Amino acid sequence: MSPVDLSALVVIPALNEEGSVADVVRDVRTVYPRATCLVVDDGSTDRTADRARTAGAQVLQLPFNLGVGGAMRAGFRFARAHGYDVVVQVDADGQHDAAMIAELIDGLADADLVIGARFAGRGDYGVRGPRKWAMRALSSVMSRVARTRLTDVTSGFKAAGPRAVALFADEFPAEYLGDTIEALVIASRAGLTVRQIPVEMRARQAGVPSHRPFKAAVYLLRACAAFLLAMMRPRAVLGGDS
Ligand SMILES: Nc1nc2c(ncn2[C@@H]2O[C@H](COP(=O)(O)OP(=O)(O)OP(=O)(O)O)[C@@H](O)[C@H]2O)c(=O)[nH]1
Ligand SMILES: [Mg+2]
Repeated sequence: MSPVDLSALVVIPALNEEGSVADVVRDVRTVYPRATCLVVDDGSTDRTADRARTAGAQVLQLPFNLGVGGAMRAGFRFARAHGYDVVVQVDADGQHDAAMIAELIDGLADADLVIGARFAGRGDYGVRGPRKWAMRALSSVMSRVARTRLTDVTSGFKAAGPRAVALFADEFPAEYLGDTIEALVIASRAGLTVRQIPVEMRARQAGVPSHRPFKAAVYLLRACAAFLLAMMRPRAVLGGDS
């Protein structure tokens, strides 16, 4: 099936993003009207769910906070239950340029998972200090695991094709950082193909970031632990239930 024939679900994990979620939903619906927008509101204490609904999204409200991985697993299950071929993950803070969604989906013509990557020659998004080194080290290790050059393995801007949707509906990891590193390890080890396309990343449009620079050292340690644990897990089998 060519990418233009695929039905797409745009999943937007959100925690307290009332200041930006409506604009994100409107942008997605404007540039990619054929997609359904699903905001997974993960125990927000503000008006995220209302704003998302008013802007035209479907909203899944989780009873308590599961983190981005748990929210995405719910999104993949929704996709499987409703027969969507493709899931595109987009942040609710406005950092991802919805205009790139079509390119991500086009990339699925020769991959199961397409990452919208910063530091790949487009845009001037930068991180500094330990977080930068952590991201570089992880990218180099993950490039080996995925057998392709990856520069941004912690990007949340991704498209998953039919085989990845089937795998992730059962296996998407809910642990901390599972939605990025562990998900890539699971996909690569299950034989799925991963590639990246360069994207520009914008500044967050409102709200509060979940990382802060002083947490960078902890982030590095946790990321390494997440990687090692992911490599120790048994391989996921596509179409199996182990
Ligand atoms: N479902 C869910 N979404 C979350 C949670 N924490 C953050 N998010 C969402 O995940 C997306 C990415 O989170 P951010 O805090 O922007 O993380 P980031 O983009 O890596 O960091 P910045 O560059 O500082 O913005 C945003 O849409 C958040 O609303 C959570 O616990 N559950
Ligand atoms: Mg962000």
